[in-house]
Amino acid sequence: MAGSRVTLWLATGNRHKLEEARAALEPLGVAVEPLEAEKLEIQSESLEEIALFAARIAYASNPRPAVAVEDAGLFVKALNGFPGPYSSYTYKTLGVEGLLKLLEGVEDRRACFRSAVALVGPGYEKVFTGEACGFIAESPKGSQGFGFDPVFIPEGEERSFAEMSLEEKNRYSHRAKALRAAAEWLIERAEGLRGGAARRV
Ligand code: ITT
Repeated sequence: MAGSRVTLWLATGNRHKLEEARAALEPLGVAVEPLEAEKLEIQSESLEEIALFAARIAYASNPRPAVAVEDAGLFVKALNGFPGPYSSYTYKTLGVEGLLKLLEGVEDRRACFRSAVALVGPGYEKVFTGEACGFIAESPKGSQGFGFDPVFIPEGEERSFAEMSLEEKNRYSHRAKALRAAAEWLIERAEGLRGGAARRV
């Protein structure tokens, strides 16, 4: 319906996240716009807490009908879940090669990416999560994507995330799952609000 499109404002400093969000949500009819907002990351072991805290601040500094912050991490089983919520710092300090070094000689290479999307708007706060499980490759492959994509192979695939197009990655991705859940909630909410308005007329 013209003029009734749902928009999600994503506060992120990572342009790949914005591109992935657009590719995941455009097919659902949800537009994704970047939000220039203050972004504060607390230290916590919970992705949900980190995302919600940051979304509250972003919303307070730049209110929109639906402000989203996504926080993600790579949880490696043999490393007891490390780097998890510290993935961004670990990527910057150790990088992909550092992670591979930690896993040298390790046979159980199972790992999951997890994502938490916090949505804050007028009178509501919600958090949605998504997970993509698979394996850490023996060596990096591919040049697409970002972060640990070259060494993450989702279950049922032989290619790494970095060897996939955006659309292919989004079929498996933790972020796409969490964002789609958020978008579906927003669509239902928008329909409910429109229904309520119609009943009041
Ligand atoms: P924000 O501005 O949105 O915070 P960021 O890149 O700092 O962007 P995070 O705090 O969520 O994002 O950091 C998560 C880190 O985990 C990220 O820097 C990557 O190294 C890794 N990561 C998360 N999702 C990933 C994905 O889909 N592919 C590859 N690496 C990912």
